[in-house]
Amino acid sequence: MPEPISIEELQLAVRNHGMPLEALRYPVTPLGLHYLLSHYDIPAVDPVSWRLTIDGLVSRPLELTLHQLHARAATEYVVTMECAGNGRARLSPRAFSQPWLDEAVGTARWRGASLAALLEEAAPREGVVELVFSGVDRGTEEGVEQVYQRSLPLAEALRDDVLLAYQVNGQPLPPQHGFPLRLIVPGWYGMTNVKWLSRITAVDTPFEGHQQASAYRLRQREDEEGIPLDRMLPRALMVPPGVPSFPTRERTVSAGRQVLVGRAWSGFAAIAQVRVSTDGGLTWLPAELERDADSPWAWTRWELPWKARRGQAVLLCRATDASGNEQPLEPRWNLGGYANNAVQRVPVTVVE
Ligand SMILES: Nc1nc2c(c(=O)[nH]1)N[C@H]1C(S)=C(S)[C@@H](COP(=O)(O)O)O[C@H]1N2
Ligand SMILES: [Mo]
Repeated sequence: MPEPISIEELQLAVRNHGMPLEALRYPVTPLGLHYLLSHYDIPAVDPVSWRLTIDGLVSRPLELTLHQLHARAATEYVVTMECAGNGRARLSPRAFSQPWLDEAVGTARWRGASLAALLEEAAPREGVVELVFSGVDRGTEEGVEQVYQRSLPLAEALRDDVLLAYQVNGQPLPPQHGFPLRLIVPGWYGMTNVKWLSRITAVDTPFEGHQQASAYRLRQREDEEGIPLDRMLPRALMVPPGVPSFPTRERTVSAGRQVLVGRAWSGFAAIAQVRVSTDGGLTWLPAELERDADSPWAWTRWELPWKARRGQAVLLCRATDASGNEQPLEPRWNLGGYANNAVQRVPVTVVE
């Protein structure tokens, strides 16, 4: 039995919500259904006085208004984003943080200015290794007062699909998703995508801020340096079939022909295969995949027909990407509760 959820974890869980899994039916997640994670409070940002500053080791420091950013060439990508802590609540012992189960994910159409084009203008000097992205949101974490900050290696920042986004699903960013501007790095876990962005600083030594050096690392022990998290490991999820009961969410499915449907993604490579088991993992069948060639960073739809027979069944789905990364059947424990991409298990009762 995992330890009970504390009131502090519940406090985080009600502020930062997941995507209800039935929303896997939408290729682009309707905005209010996209997951949400903010470490501190949603800041109030006045779009008129707000500026984006690009400084540090650059030849031409820039200070841009929102209007100036809007006036630049815009690009758009459909991007699946997942929190690095997704699956944390299934680890035991569990790290004290947002207690996600499987649903810290969403897919959105982000529109904005190319970061590479702005960097070309600012011209990072010889010796720059990283860019530090700073949000305006402020708080204390493990005793350290800070604004939310994360860095990105220069080569990654220069990818032509990295965006400074001011629109999502055709609307200005809503307050909770980073108004007026956020970073979008397709393929990387959520923490990379700094919201309420106000400063980009070019540096010649690796950034040692809290979110980089202390958080978001795979560690077995406190005294380890750990491995920094970057790209999303593969994961497949299914729309839980049938109907739930309230409040247990135990599910009942009608016997006969069903179609299991879900989506799968990986930050490393395209999804190569999704296998589905309807007998608790004894036997597996490959699902049919439906890729969207125009959206390489969006999740891939999968489906599999299932002839449901009366009784108990445990449904599982398991993704493999084209780089050969496959989801594990059992969670891999780490101190921070990160990157637990163990397969989803959906128990159901099949009735006539
Ligand atoms: N400024 C700022 N950016 C942030 C965060 C934050 O707390 N502050 N949370 C990060 C984390 S941990 C995740 S998972 C994603 C969540 O993005 P969303 O809330 O738009 O889904 O934003 C990232 N960007
Ligand atoms: Mo996250």
